[in-house]
Amino acid sequence: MKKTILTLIAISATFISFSASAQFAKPEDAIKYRKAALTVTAAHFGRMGAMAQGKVAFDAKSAAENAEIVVNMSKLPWAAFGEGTDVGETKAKPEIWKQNAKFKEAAEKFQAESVKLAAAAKTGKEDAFKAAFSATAGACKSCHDDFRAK
Ligand code: ASC
Repeated sequence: MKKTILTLIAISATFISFSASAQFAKPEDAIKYRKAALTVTAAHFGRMGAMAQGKVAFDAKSAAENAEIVVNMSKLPWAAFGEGTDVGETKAKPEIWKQNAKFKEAAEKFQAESVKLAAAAKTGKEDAFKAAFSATAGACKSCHDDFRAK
C-alpha cells in the first residue's frame, strides 16, 4: 500500500515537471507568471536585505520565515521560461534559450544558495545569515547580469 502511494507520488511529480510548458496557454501567461514569482521572491529577499544591510534590526524569526518563502519561490519561475516565451513584455535575454544549460545552472545555483540561506537563518546567528545572504544575492546578480536585459 505504502509502495503504491509512493509510486503514485513519483508519477505525479514526473508528470508535473514534464507538463510544465503545458501549464501556460499563451506566452504572455508564462511571462506574467514568472514575473509575478520573481516579484514575490524579490519582496521577501528584500526584507532580508534590509536586515543584512543593517537598515532593520536582525530578527531571526523574520529572517527564517522570509528565507523559507524564498526557498519555495525559487523553484517556480524556471518552468515559465519555455520555448517561445522570449517575445513580448520581457527583459529575458535570448541567451536564456541559446545557453539554456548555463541558465539552468544559474537557476539551480540560486535555489541551492537559498536553501543554505534558510539553514543559516534558522541558526539565529546574524553573521552566518549575512554571509549566506550575500552568497544568495551574488547568485541573483550573476544570473541577472547574464540573462536579464537592463
Ligand atoms: C534583491 C532583488 C534582486 C537581487 C539582486 C541581488 O533584493 O530584488 O533582484 O536582490 O539585486 O544582487
